[in-house]
Amino acid sequence: MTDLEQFKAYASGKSFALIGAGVSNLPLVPFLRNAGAKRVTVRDLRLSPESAEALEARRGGGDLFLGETYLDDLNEDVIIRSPGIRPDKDEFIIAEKKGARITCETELFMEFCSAKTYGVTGSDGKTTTTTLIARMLEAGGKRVLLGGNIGASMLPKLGECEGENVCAVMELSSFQLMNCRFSPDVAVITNLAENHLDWHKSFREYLNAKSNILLNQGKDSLTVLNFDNEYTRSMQGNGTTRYFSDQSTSLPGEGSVYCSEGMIYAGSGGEAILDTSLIRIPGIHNVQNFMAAIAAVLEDVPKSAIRQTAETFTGVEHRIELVRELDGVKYFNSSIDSSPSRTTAALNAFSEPVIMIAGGYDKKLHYEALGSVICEHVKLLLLCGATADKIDSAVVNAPLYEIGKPEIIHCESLEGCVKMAHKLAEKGDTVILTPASASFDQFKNFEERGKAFKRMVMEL
Ligand code: UMA
Repeated sequence: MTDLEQFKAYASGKSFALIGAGVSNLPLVPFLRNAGAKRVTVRDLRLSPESAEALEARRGGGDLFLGETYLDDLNEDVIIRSPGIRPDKDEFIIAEKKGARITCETELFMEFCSAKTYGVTGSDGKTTTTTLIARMLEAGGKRVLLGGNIGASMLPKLGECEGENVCAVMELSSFQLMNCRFSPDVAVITNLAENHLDWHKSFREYLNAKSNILLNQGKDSLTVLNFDNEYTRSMQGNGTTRYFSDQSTSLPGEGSVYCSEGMIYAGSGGEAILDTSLIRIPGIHNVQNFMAAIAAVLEDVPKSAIRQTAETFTGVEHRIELVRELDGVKYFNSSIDSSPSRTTAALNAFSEPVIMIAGGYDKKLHYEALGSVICEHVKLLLLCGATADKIDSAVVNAPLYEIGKPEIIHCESLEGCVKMAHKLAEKGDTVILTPASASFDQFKNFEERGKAFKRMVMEL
């Protein structure tokens, strides 16, 4: 039986509730109907019956429950939550007690997919590492199914999993991994640091969710971990564990990957794999992302595929993306940087002090450590949004802070920051949007914020 046929056997005659009609769940409506589901309900707190998502769900064959009462009569057999909805909602716990299964679409995909699966999680670098793995595999002649937190649901791809050369590459968030009982064949954790503490009840809960990526791996699996990170260094997979490091050349485990004097080496014999000067995306954090990706695909592709990826990959949209050079000033969009650790990595990518635009929705994160990084790397700080005051006080209270270094200006909006940057920047300067905060106070998501920023920069 093919993967799809097995899924159909599972879905046939069952009722499914899709909680949240967003990017991850909407494509499941027609897929589940075609797979033989008895009933598919689409439930969403926010949507109105006239919204585009509601119309799409109805067209796909979904029964709608919208607004405040969206979780009433939750009696379906399988409840697929959108990643951003916690699995321990009261209504889910009651449904579970009555025999329902609470799951996420990526968990179902991993359960039924027989192709080799690669999953990437971590606090920073997930999307770049996921993309690098996919590019390296493609360059090595594989057919890659790419999705997960990167922005596409995986389950509807089950019908494409057959064939020798097919593999699935997924970015997995802590939201998707929470309570997840299936792990990918190759699991990568890029690094771990505080994030999403507005959603997770504690940092421990966040770490536990992340470690689910390796918990259910089999004996033949591969686990790739960052040796330079205090949390991932002490972790271990159930099969082969391989570490990567840019600080140590002697690592435990077979085939580990390290970087020394501009060369990435791998394997017990320390074979030279990639000269880091070939990597086109800036910053040591991107060398780390390359090492993680190399460790994941080492046995699956020739060295030439890794090299080709380094030479051709110029970055993912919204991640230190060069928008424009105007009057000798470079403008970078790094809207994805929605946490202090991410912004730290972005600032570390630049050797000269930059003009930084930051601030946004408050995810209740700590900014103290970022304050010092800003003092080291920023000459002018332009702030807007709910976290503006928190970032300001982290900077002025940092041990390295001297009055006016950096200069701090509060603006009303992102547009105000862009105009101020343009007014004050001089030839040779770098301006970067790296918010260290989520976007939800001013924009729908980080993509919308990044696109708005790019438009504002192009209009200067
Ligand atoms: N909703 C409810 N009840 C609630 C909360 C939300 O009904 O209590 C509804 C909302 O009204 C919305 C729907 O749920 O209509 C889904 O919204 P969503 O934005 O939470 O989910 P998706 O659109 O399905 O997007 C999700 C991921 N979003 C989150 O995890 C918050 C996307 O990651 C992911 O790309 C997509 O699935 C495909 O897998 C975004 C993200 O910010 C980019 N991820 C975090 C990150 O990377 O840091 C984890």
